[in-house]
Amino acid sequence: MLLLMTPTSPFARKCRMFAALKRIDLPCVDEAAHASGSRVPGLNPLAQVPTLVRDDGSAVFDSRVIVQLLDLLAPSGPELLPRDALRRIDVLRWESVFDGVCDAAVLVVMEQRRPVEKQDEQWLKRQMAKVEAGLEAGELALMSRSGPVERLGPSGAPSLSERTWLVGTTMTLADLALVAALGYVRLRMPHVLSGRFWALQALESKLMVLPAIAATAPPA
Ligand SMILES: N[C@@H](CCC(=O)N[C@@H](CS)C(=O)NCC(=O)O)C(=O)O
Repeated sequence: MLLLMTPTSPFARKCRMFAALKRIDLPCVDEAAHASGSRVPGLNPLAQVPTLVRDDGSAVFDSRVIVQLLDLLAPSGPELLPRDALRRIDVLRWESVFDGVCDAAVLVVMEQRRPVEKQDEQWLKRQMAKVEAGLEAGELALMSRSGPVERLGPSGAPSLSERTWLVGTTMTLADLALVAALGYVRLRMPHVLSGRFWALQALESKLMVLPAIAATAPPA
């Protein structure tokens, strides 16, 4: 099994974090869809990363499907996709929200690469509103679960208790999708996070102590 990805793709990062936490050996190759000689367009009609190549040569995409496959391959380990059906739906709903944040952020980045006079200001605003609204929804949900803010350490950085997660009392795919989205937003549009979304960033900090999460952070 092989994951064709780019180091900055939040969708690929979600899959890489999931695999690492499930202790699945998932070799990754930096192979953007548009790179010369890339195998991605031949494997995935949407020509996007991540694309997972199975040992029999067949391809699995998109990231949400890849995660489902990884979960089937490793039913033990942390329950990142809850077995309980309603809790699972809740987790998948958050995955949709944060993947949607990434979709909108990627579109903004693409549009901003066009000459300024060709950029559609209204359309950019609509995409940015999705980024903001998705993060805001996560922030509100997390704040309602977190109780009083604790301010710890010399930096005074907020922290969340061990049991505070987006869904339930343990880490799930919802939290991984959040970390992937937050990392991408910080990379491409850091002003969005400046002085805001403390709860989301506290959750991210809690996860960044895990090598599986820190090792997949997008390169600066
Ligand atoms: N829904 C897809 C989105 C994947 C996606 O947008 N990938 C971007 C990189 S972050 C890509 O490959 N873009 C190239 C293109 O769309 O042509 C998923 O979850 O895997």
